[in-house]
Amino acid sequence: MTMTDNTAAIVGGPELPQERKLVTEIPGPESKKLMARKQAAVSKAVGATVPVFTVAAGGGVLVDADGNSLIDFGSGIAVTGVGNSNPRVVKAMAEQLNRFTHTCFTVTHYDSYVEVAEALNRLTPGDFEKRSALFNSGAEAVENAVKIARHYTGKQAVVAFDHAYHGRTNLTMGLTAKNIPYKSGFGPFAPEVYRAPLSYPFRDGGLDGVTAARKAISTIEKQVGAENLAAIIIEPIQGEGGFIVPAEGFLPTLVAWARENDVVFIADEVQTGFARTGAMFASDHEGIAPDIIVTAKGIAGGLPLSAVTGRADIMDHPQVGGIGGTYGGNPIACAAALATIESYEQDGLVQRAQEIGTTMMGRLNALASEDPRIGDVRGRGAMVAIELVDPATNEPDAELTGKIAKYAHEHGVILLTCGTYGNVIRFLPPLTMPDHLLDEGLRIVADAIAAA
Ligand code: PLZ
Repeated sequence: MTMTDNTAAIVGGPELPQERKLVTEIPGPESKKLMARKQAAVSKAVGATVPVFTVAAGGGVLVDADGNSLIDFGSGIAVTGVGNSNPRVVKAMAEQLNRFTHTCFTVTHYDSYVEVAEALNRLTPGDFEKRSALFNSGAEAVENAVKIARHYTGKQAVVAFDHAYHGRTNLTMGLTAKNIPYKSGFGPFAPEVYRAPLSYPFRDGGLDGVTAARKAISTIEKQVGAENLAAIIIEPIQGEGGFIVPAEGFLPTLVAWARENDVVFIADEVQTGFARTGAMFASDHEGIAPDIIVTAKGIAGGLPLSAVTGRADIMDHPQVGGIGGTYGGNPIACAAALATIESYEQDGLVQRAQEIGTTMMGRLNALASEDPRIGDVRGRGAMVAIELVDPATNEPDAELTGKIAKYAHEHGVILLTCGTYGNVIRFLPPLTMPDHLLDEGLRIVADAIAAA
């Protein structure tokens, strides 16, 4: 029996009952059966955070193969900001599906690709002329941003930061900081990648942003040299690395230095982009206008699509045919993106991310004031995290973090961890999550912390 035979009648989207409901233990018997099949068919290297199989999702819930309805605090890692099977997105995709599914944009063009580029050029920070190019994954877009920056500057070196995450392809693995699980055994990595220190207020003694940036710049000048440096790439809020919000002034100081030194400043907004942080892009909070912005995840309501958007002179620099790919900017994904962007703009989702953030920050700060194991509460908008520590030493407590996540999963909450030290719990609810589910999910997290 296949999943489709099993579940043909189930429809996802916001009409799904918005409730947490456990009808079996987690994972239930159906998920366990499917997991056994998975283990016999799928590479063991492909893991899972929560060992259940999904049959439907929408609003703020995900329904598993046993009929359990789980509160979704992950959004498929910050992807389904507009909610799973968002009706606008489903309708736009269905219309496109019935017209054509693929031409390869570099064989014959179609207007939805152009329209997505226009929307990105309009929405991203910076009131200069821009161009965009579309790809499939975040990693692929990061690779292309670096290619374009190298072509434009005629230089080769790239600087990434401590705790960075930029993807799993060869170049992006090299840019990524954390060894296990992302890099170990997968080298050699691409050359001309260098690493600079980050502003990490909770762990750098609260260094102010300008001083932290000067430290990074000194490292770059001493170990790389601006004359060799094509690009600096940084996530405005480090995602996989632990939801690290740099101190105020850090990013603007780096941007100013890059501009003075003919270095392309690339913001990787793959995780922070599209309303998530309570602004359309996290760069907006910092008042910076990156030369290039990389987007993916939240761009297309769950369809694989990514983009590189940047200054027209940089983006137009490579030779014609130098940038492309079979599927980049696929017409179904473009239709999804246009509907998704419409939803962010017309359904008040930037505002909703701020509201969700206020609720989460309030609850988590209250918990932290009573429990010294919560060393830090941080984030912006609906991108929030807690860092768990040994209160005596401030040392990261990954074991406690794992216990909290496990409790939440068993009690019907999809909860993700992150952080270089594995001691951060992150909250990334869909922006369509109703308040009662947000409250209930936070209550279960509080129970989980109390029980751990
Ligand atoms: N840049 C900032 O967060 C993807 C990784 C999931 P892709 N982060 C989730 C996993 O375990 O593989 C990410 C990101 C930032 C780039 C990427 C890469 O995006 O679409 O996964 O390639």
